[in-house]
Amino acid sequence: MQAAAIDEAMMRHALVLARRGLGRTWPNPSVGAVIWRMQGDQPIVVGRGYTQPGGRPHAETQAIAMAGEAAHGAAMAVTLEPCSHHGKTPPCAEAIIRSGISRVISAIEDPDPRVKGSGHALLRQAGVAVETGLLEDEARALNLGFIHRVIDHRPLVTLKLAQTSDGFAGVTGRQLMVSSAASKHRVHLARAAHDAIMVGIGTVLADNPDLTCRLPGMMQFSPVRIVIDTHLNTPIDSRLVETCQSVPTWIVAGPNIPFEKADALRAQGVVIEQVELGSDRRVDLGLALQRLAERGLTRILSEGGPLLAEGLAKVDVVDCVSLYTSPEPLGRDGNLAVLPGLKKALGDKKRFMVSKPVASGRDTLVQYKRRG
Ligand code: AOF
Ligand code: ZN
Repeated sequence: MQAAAIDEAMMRHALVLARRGLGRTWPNPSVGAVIWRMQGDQPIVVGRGYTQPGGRPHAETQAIAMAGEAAHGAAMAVTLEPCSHHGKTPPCAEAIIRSGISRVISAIEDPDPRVKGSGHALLRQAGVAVETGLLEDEARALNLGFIHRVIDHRPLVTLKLAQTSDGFAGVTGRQLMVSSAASKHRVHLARAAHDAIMVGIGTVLADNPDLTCRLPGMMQFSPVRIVIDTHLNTPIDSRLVETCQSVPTWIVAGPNIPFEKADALRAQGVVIEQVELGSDRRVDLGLALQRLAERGLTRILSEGGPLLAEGLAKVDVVDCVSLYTSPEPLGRDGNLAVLPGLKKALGDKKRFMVSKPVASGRDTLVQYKRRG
């Protein structure tokens, strides 16, 4: 195997490891690290690690612990610059130097102002060979939530939308089930890979949803549930409130809310974040996202409804969209799944890349990704 091909294979392996942590490492990024040695012309992996739930231990120290003595003189591929700061854990760069690893290939620089190049510098000063930029685009995509939190002070926002073949999300008071079993599986997997699921109060009142990950064996990966609820109308006996001891429920409300209701919700264990109203007299969504990032969230999946999606499009914070279309029409008038602002944004090829449609059971899935 050629040296460059080995490096790339190891970095791909590290990216796969990093993906395991998505949705579970906030406020930290999910990083992957692989340590290998050469035996003749064959690479032998001696250590693997990824950021652990809650964001620590970091990937590198996990991989070094697995490699033990074998790390000496070995190489490491890591999906994000090793940290150099004394945070809640000691710096990974120091752990790498101590382990005797002689070469590090690192995909991208850590945007955290406490690191930002100083991890690479520390390694180089100690005589470790450092190369950066391998599979940079893939690593950036994987860390995009963390990058948004640190640089733009908001989480990455992905919309999940479902529509009938004639473009409706349902009728008022009732969201129609337009997704096949395969689509539901995809959505539940997506839930597990996000830090939080967000809905508007309309969806809570219409559907009384659980918003948990219900794939067998994955219940513990249910993320935080967030309701955008300007006037604090979330019912005390809703599923989101009744189950908030096992899966956190946060409500983002406006400044003027009935304090008795707020006390009752807090007594159940609901977290209430109050933010100013926007010009439409609803919670200012830009401000709401900023507060959620301050609480550490990096990746949010918005699951409804169309009005919330439109509100997010209006403040230009939609990063990705998964649009599921069922084969059946609604066949009458209903609520449009994609409202004009979002439709215009998604139709702009300069702003969004569009995937080819893929089959998801009987549904069709199209994904949009913001450019740049
Ligand atoms: C790494 N490897 O696996 C992760 C890193 O509060 P602390 O001490 O855990 O530090 C958090 C910062 O560490 C975070 O903002 C980011 O810069 C970096 N995350 N770094 O070397 C990892 N998760
Ligand atoms: Zn670290």
